[in-house]
Amino acid sequence: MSFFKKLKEKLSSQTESVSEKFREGLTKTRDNFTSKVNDLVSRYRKVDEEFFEELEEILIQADVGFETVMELVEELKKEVKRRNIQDTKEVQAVISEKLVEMYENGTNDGSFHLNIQEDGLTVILFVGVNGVGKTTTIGKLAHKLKREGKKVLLAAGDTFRAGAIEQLEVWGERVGVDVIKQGEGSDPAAVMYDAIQSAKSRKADILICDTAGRLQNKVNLMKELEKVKRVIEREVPGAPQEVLLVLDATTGQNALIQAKTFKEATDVSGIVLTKLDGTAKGGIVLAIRKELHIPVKYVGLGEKMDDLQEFNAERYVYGLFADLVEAEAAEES
Ligand SMILES: Nc1nc2c(ncn2[C@@H]2O[C@H](COP(=O)(O)OP(=O)(O)O)[C@@H](O)[C@H]2O)c(=O)[nH]1
Ligand SMILES: [Mg+2]
Repeated sequence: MSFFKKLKEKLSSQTESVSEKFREGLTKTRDNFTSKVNDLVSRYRKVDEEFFEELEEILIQADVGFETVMELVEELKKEVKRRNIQDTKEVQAVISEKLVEMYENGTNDGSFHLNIQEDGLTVILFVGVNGVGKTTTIGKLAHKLKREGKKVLLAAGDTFRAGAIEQLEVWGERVGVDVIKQGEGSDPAAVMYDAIQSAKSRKADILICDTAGRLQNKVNLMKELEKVKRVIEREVPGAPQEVLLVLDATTGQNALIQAKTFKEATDVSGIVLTKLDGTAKGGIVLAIRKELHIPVKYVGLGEKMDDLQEFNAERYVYGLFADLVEAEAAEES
């Protein structure tokens, strides 16, 4: 069975709407990256060195990252040789297959699941620079977890601007969860302390903590995060169960630099890659995986409440090659 058919079968066991979200959210990348690959395949009939050189160029333009591209193309060359593939058309499926393989290499399938305690309080700390989508993602995640039947509480830890506290409150109202806050300018660690006491006395399952993200004051920001984390660790044994770093996909290689900075300062357990719908360079997902060794747990595929989706490589590759996958599936039936 072809890779595309297998992919379609695997994904059909999941809710159709999830695949559809990835297809929708990756439209810009698909229109850019995939259409260039299609064009390449139609221009070259034979798989030769020049074909691979152009492919490399396309992948680099999609923000896949230089090292990752080199490795990927090396793998492709080997596979093409091994299967004795002559026709460039067959290469598209091999590209998709290798993308999934490379992404999943060394990780288990479930690595996108959040570490949520069955009993007791789970604390999820959000970090990242201003404007990447922390507060929005917290709102979306609260909605998701609440729908799963969890009792959720939010902590307004971005005390730098009054607007940030209000923004979280708006999400709290929209989703129907309470927000623990103090005034603008108060100590974020004190807000966390309060929020944890409230979460305990209300027997909440999950506390999601927002934080500020002024990177222009890097040293202070990192100190502030350390302090917040210490309070959480002290008050709830084993917490925070997740430290999620939010990165904006539209910032490309800059997102990788931010990630390296945060990784040095705190133990990041997962990444939320937002605004994937807003970029034509969705290859950044692979660069993050390969260069940072931190799993992408969620992706933001739009601004609506249900536009936050659990990430996995198969869904992603489906989003990239949806037209080809569907065309093969239609051929079959
Ligand atoms: N298109 C799109 N916009 C998003 C996504 N996530 C967040 N945003 C937008 O990004 C902007 C900044 O988000 P915000 O949550 O305030 O970022 P914060 O400063 O990190 O808390 C807002 O206008 C959000 O609506 C996403 O996945 N897709
Ligand atoms: Mg915010």
